Amino acid sequence: MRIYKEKEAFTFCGYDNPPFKKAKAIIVPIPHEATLSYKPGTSQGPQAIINASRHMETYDIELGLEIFGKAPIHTLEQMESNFNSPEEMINEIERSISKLLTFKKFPVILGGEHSITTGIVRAFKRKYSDLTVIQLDAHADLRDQYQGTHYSHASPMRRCREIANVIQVGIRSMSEDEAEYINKNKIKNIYYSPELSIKEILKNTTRNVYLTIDLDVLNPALMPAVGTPEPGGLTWYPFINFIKEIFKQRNVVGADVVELSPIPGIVAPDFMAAVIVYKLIGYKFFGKMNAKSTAKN
Ligand SMILES: [Mn+2]
Repeated sequence: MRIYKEKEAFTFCGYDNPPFKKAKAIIVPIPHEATLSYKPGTSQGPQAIINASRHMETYDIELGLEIFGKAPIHTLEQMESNFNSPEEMINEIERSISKLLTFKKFPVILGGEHSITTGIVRAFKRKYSDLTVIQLDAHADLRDQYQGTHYSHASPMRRCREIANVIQVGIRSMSEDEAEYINKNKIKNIYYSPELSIKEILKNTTRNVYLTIDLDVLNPALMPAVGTPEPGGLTWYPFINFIKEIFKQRNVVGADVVELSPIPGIVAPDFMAAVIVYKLIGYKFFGKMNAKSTAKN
């Protein structure tokens, strides 16, 4: 049953939370916000996504089915933040996600700031040695350090590159230091917006893929509710078709959707984030058979 009356209901899609055991997908809210630089508010992201999801149609036209009914989604409680140090928080995230990965579920993590991805990817890399991380993001996130730490929202892809194959998509902003790091180390697999060649990207992608989606990869006209909105970026169909194709052609083992910073009174970005999360789950379990390929290149 859908819970409309109980305002505090904290489940994705707003249905009674299916038992963990029966669930195929797990929503992991990590509302961590500690190292932001511009517009704050990502700690409200997971709650806003879950609230918006309660008003979504759970039947999916594209896939031709009701995703929630066929692939039950269990929502975990929000993970508490540890503000002792950014590194401690990353370690805690790594431990929690590692534990979750002992179960055969598809986790979708809701941020929170992008720093959380470092801990998450460490856990996935332990389980999947051939892991490729595909990052959709306006920003390179390749700073070695920022605000005195290696574990801020400005560094997760630098940390991920130290342990896994990383492909960066939609990038349109970086610091001089990051550009130097890329040139000096001949870093490959960076696709600058608006370049989006799925064939080329798949050539360098191993079987197991982790997707990290910083919502600022989208055009800020569609997605203004982010910490640092950059002009340009992807529109809805190229974005969702790209993701669909990754699910069709590789084994996506988990994903995060981060950096939603809700704007009071404007619900479209929250709703869009909720639909993205729902689509990820739909493509994971039904995309290989049901979703038509629409990618052209
Ligand atoms: Mn980012």
